[in-house]
Amino acid sequence: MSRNDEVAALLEEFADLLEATGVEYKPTAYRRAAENVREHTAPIENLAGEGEEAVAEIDRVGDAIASKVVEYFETGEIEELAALREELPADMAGLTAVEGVGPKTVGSLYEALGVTTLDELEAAAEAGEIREVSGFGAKTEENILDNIPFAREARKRTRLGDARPVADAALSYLADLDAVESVEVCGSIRRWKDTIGDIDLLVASDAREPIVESLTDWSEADATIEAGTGKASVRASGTRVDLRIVDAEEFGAALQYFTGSRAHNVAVRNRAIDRGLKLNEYGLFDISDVDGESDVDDAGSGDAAADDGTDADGQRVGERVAGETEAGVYEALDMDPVPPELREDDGEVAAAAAGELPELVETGDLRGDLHTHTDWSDGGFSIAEMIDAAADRGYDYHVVTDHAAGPGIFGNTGLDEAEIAEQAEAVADAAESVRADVEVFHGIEANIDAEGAITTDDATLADLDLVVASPHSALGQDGEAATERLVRAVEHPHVDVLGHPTGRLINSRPGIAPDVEAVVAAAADAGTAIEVNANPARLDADGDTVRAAVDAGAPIAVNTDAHTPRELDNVRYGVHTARRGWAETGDTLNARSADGLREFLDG
Ligand code: DGT
Ligand code: CA
Ligand code: CA
Ligand code: ZN
Repeated sequence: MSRNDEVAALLEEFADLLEATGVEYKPTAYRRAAENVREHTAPIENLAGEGEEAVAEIDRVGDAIASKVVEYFETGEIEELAALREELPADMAGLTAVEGVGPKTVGSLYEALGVTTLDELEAAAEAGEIREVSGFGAKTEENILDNIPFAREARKRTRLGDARPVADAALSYLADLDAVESVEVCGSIRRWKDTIGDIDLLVASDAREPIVESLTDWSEADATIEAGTGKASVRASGTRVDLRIVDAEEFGAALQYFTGSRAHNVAVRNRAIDRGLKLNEYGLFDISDVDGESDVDDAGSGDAAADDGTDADGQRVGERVAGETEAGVYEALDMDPVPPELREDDGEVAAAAAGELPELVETGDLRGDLHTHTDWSDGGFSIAEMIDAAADRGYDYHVVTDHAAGPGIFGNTGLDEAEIAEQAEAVADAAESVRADVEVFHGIEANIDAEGAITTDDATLADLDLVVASPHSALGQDGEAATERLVRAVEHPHVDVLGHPTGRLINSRPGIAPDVEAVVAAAADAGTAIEVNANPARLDADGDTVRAAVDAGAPIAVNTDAHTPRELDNVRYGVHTARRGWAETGDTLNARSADGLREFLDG
């Protein structure tokens, strides 16, 4: 965690505690400041060293907050924050993980019932105590009780978007060490699952001890969980990081083994057994001349001593045929190397054996983003700044899709029909003034109401280049209603892209659960694309839905929903999610050229 992140987290905690104690406006100011501290390019500790004025130079950081930041670096704490923590000693993060429970609720329930933990919250709800608190009722109590299991489950796993930057930092730290020959991530993070149990790293080296020591000394490691000879585990940014160190000749086999999934590995191992070979984390061995080694492995033993290509005395069993590279392992099994995103035992082993793996979409294939915001709605940057940012990333085109007014869109954040017409001119003006190498389209993010109607006038929609339609309200409706809603939306003649189909927020809100097959079939018929929203809090559609869309023949669109230039870089999370759904370049609407996109929109 950088010190900017650390200070941002403190300011956010401050904001929650202020809000919980009933303070108005200030919490919003603290949250805005936190966001800007986090995004600021200069290290906050350097600014704090120069004094309050330097800290207050950061956008939206006022004198009061700047002085608290300086206080933190000078004394190691912020007195007012410490007092607030004592006043409200509750597990804020744990409690607010429950949908419908915000800092204010935490404050009220602590004051009335002394609730400080998720367990106490559950006990109070079960005992019917919450409905007795003023401002709460039976319905609220019931909702809290319903949402606790989801919150409890969610807190066990880290979102991909939170874990991946930690993994990247660890990778580059380890890659710089002299003793390291190769380093890779493995496990679920290499498969780009949307949530991660822990981060797995694999290093090839013949100097194990110094590498273990380097990991425990890593500046981002907050605590050491385990430091052995060939492995070590630390905690960084709240996530466990597991490191294994192997010999270079075993690196490929270990990478294959520790990437998983377990189910994929079982299928691959059985393929080895069929060929008189034995695959484990140490290599692929020819055991055709060895007795008693032909048991089909269907459980995955994970027991190294009995499964390492050696017998009880440590003698090699069989001859090594592969193991140095992962591709070599697959090739020796007469398979094409399987991209990690596909390794879920869902047809990929047969496809790789038949030479029929999909040609998965890559980040570099994308030509533009079809879902982005500006300061006309809730974005933080002007139309021109966002277009420039898209051009900087080498895109051929950029689509401006601010929020239309409607259900689920806060206050006057969304644009009404007159404002959309006004924005059309502003977009055209901005397109004139920015670089010529990016084509600009004017779109909108319209709202799908609970029944599936689009809440912006048809005539306005008809004038726009592109319409993304998304659900932003009624996200608790049942599956049947959700199916009808989304089918009707994708069939709307002006809708081009179904935005974040379920409205889920990973680890915080489950979203709607429509019949996916029905929705993608309707989308394929209507010629509407299914969005893979790349915001790492969403990753919506998920891999399974992408796979259904691809099978049904509905195009997908990998969009970032960016509200800042930097958020355009989230695109990789969307691309890898699309790859988990077997999406090829040809399935991807925004991998088409500007002409190809126009053809789709006009068709
Ligand atoms: P996660 O961390 O829960 O998101 O999921 P993974 O897939 O990263 O699982 P993890 O961290 O427990 O182990 C990493 C990979 O190592 C896993 O995908 C497959 C492999 N692996 C670990 N232990 C075993 C085992 O006992 N048997 C088999 N067959 N594979 C294992
Ligand atoms: Ca893992
Ligand atoms: Ca692990
Ligand atoms: Zn949206």
